[in-house]
Amino acid sequence: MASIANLRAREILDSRGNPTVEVDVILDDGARGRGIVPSGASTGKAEALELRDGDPKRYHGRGVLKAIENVEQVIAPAVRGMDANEQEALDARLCELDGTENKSRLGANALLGVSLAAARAAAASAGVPLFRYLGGEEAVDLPVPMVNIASGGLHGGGNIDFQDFQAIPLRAERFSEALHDVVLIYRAMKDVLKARGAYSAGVADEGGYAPRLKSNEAGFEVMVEAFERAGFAPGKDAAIAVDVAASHFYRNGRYQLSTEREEWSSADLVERLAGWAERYPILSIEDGVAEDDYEGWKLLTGRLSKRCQLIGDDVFVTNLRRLAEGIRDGIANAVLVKMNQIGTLSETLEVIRLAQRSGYRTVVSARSGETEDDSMSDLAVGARAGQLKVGAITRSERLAKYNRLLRIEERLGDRAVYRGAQVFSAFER
Ligand code: 2PG
Ligand code: MG
Repeated sequence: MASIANLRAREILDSRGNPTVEVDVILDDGARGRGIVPSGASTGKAEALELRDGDPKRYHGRGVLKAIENVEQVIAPAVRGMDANEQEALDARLCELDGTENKSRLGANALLGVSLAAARAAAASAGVPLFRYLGGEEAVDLPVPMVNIASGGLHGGGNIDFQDFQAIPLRAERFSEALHDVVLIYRAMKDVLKARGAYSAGVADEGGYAPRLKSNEAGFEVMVEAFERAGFAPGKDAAIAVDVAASHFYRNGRYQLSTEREEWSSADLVERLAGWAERYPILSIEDGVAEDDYEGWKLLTGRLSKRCQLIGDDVFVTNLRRLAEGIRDGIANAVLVKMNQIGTLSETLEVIRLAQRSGYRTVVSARSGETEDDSMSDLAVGARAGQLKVGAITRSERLAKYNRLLRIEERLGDRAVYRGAQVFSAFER
């Protein structure tokens, strides 16, 4: 028994300079754990609620003092004395205290801070790293990273519509080699963009370039050029993963492409994506259509699920019920996993397990607003998620996660497993 003695919460800042929740859990044996909550910009409508104060006098209304108060005044008295090892019971208690479907009373940020900090405290009390606490001795698989190289959409200041152009390293045999390879690709991209006159100084929200490109398709072109320039055979040594984040340019049942100055139907968008998947080495498409465009999702899945990983982010929002519906209706073939979309660690693990049982791939993901918290790396290993999406290889809130995986790889030594390109071997290329 590792019983919870006390909770502390405080307001700190995330990578965009926005306030966020940090929680410390202290156990009666003296062990401590800390959880810090990230924050999205291109959020799904059905995500659990991130409680913000709305007080215009502080941080433009984005303060989180109410969530802090909820941790210390409402949650702390109710969980004191509970066993931190009983994560499911603790998380169920948190959900019960909140009492709403979308965690709108206490805030998913308040709940997740406690949930994560408790897991860390329990791991510390047991003297094991978090990934082993979560996954036991079998947790030896390092995830394949999909790494942001260039950004658009809500992360790139409106340069192009599509949000995220990422590299999937395919020739690496270890996680550390994969990271090495994407660094080469990232560097090569700078030269490619400069040569095109598309480079702009500074980086986007996830540390990637925010290139000025003339079309969304040009995003795929520059990725291929960067692969080649870095010495990677496109499609063989490295492939493209795109987060279209289509919900964010979907209005009145149509896709409003501001770069192309065109308006596309779902069928138009799906056909374009299918065409690009023929011409470019695209292995993974996230949110290829909008969260509300369920028919579009069916169309997209029917058209491309044999060729590409199709990840549901906004449409599933790490929500068990929504994922179960999607699996029933045969939409997507993979799920993005973000702990703060649902608000507790146990519910996140349930989503991963359902996906795994159903043959859906899982990608543990950071948010565009991040912190030094690296627990998602342990989650990816502990739950054997297979893949990880964190952003670029610059900016320390991203590196916290990659570097944590390097340390886990070192710790596992010969026992470390890296499936690499095998993760995608089922797709027809
Ligand atoms: C996404 C995420 C991470 P945000 O859409 O997948 O890239 O963005 O955290 O802004 O929702
Ligand atoms: Mg997304």
